[in-house]
Order: sequence, then C-alpha cells, then structure tokens
Amino acid sequence: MKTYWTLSIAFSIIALSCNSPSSKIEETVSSEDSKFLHPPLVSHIFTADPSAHVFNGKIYIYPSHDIESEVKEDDMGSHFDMKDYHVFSMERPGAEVIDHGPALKLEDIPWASRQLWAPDAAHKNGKYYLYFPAKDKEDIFSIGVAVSENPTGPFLAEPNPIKGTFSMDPAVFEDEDNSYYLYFGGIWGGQLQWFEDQQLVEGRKGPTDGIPAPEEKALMPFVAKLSDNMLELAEKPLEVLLLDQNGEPIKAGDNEKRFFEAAWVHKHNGKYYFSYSTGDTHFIAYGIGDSPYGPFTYQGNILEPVQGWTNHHSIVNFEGKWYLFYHDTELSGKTPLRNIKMTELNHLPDGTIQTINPMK
Ligand code: FUB
Repeated sequence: MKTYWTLSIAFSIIALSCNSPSSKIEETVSSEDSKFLHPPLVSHIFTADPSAHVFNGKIYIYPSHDIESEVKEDDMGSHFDMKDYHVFSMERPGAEVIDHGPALKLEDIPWASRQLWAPDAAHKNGKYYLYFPAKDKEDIFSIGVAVSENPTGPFLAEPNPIKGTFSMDPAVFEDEDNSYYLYFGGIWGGQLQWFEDQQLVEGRKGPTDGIPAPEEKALMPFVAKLSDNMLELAEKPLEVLLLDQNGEPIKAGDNEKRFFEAAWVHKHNGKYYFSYSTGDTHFIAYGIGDSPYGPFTYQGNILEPVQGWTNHHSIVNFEGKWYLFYHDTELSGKTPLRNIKMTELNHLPDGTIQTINPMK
C-alpha cells in the first residue's frame, strides 16, 4: 500500500512538472506528514466530482473542472461556475494521471447557458457517451449527452437536453445484462425541490422552496433506463426509494441519511449499492437493494466528511479490487476549487462497506 501511494506521489510531482500549473494553484504534494489520507491525483487544474470507469482495461476519470470565478457563494451553488470538461486516464491505480485536455466546452452545447456540473460517461458498441448537467437558457438544470468515438473525446453535444430529465448529477450504471440506467437529481442548487410530478412548479426559487417538512418523506433521486441509442430515456423516470433500517422511507429532516446529490450505483455479489452525498451533513452514505430501481435500504457511510463543503464520489472495480474516487480542497482550501483523489474500498464479508476517513 505504501509503495502504491509513494508511487502516486512521485507521479503527482511528474505531472506537476510536465504541465504548466496555474500560478494560483499551490504546488502542494501530500507527504507522510500530511493530515490527508491521500494526495490529489491532479494538481495542475482544479477537478471535482470524479466519475471513474474502466473502459478497455484502462481507468478513465470524468470530473468537473473547477475554475476561479467572481460569482458570489450562495446556497444554490452559483459559485460552481464551470465552463468545460477534461477527461483523465491512468493505466492502473498508482500510474501517471494523464490530462487529455478539453473534451467538451459550454460554448459548444447549443441549449446550455452555464454551470457544467458533475458529469458521468458510458461506453456502448464502440461509442462513448458523456452525460452532463447544465442550466438551460431559463436557468433550469437538465441533463445533456454528448458523443465521441474516443473515451477522451472530443464529445459532440446533442442539440437538446435529454427529454424527461431535470435536476443534475447524472450517473450511468451498466448492468450485467447490458442495460444502462441513468440516475439523477440533487436538492438545493440541484433544483430537484422545484419539481412536483416531474414538472417545474412556478414560483419556486430558493434552495428550500419545495423541500418537504422534516417529518415527511425526503425527496428522492430518479432513475430511468436508457434507450438503445443511449441518447434518450426509454421510460418515464421513476423515483428511487431510499428506506431506513425499519423499512420506512427516509424522512426530509433526517439530514444525516437523506439524499442530497451525487448518486452512484455499483453492483457487488449480485446486490445493487446506491451511494450518494448527504449534502449539508457531508457524508457519502449508501443503501443496498435487489434491483437497479431500488428500493435501497440505508446501511451507513462510505466516506466521512472531506475538507470542503461538497462530498462527491464514484466507485469502480479494477482487476478485482474496488476503488473509491472522491475529492476535497487540499490544494486550495476553497470549497469551489477542489481536487480529485482515490483510495481502495473494502466490502466486508457481510456485504457492508468499510467506512473511510479521508483524514489521517
Ligand atoms: O460540482 C458542482 C456540484 O457540487 C456537483 O454537481 C455536486 O454533486 C457537488 O459536488
């Protein structure tokens, strides 16, 4: 393990010297004395929300690309003002992380106006699909898709967002029968609370307009199967039900357990694991279920709070081992300027996941 991370530190240093780092980014590299469990994977630009996949035996990471912005911080996440995506690859854990440059730019997405938030990607029949949230010209989030022949892009955006989507944080799960499912949703800045019966309710404006009372059922994320061509939903989105350990839907006031954003699904030993951020309580929590549609029964936390307000992750299997990709703000100390990281993840013999503390 030590060699693995020592190697990773060495590669971070190489990456720093090969690229021209922005003068605003401190060239901090974690050391043995660091309070952080792991060093950043990327140091020459700010990156967040890492969605990792193994395509053709190699790890590809699809993160958000954080940038410094003049936009003031608020509870709608306006300060996350991203304008493009870069794709990264690594041959294996611990290897050099390669930045393949801009893969999709805001100006090339006909329907989008601002805020390219957490994306995800999928591979089918030799084509690669980048799913991404953005605000439309009316400032409402939807999810778009862009296509490439190459996992690193460039990706060509479809002219319109995917019909039937709303809110943000898309995550695609490919099941063993080669069906693909798109999960999405997020409250506060993610605008999920502005929708009822999947329709925008007029007049809702702020982060809590439409959030149910504490004793009511929490807002849940959504899922829909993707069509054969990966460009549309094959069905009307269904609510993903998250249950507490008594089998009751998690309540809106249960802030340490309720869904906030950052859906992700992986499958282990025939069970489906739905993981997500609890937002204002900063955990990556998870539930287990028997179907990609849920329901998922809450089990606990995968990741304790990281440095920085947001917590967002992905989980991927590489050559039989599981890895958690996550982010924090080690390089900047500022919430909207994050850096991606990775660590090993363990499923215990009873199927639960060992909780990771991102600080030593
Ligand atoms: O990166 C912008 C937003 O912050 C993401 O979409 C959320 O999940 C949170 O990480």
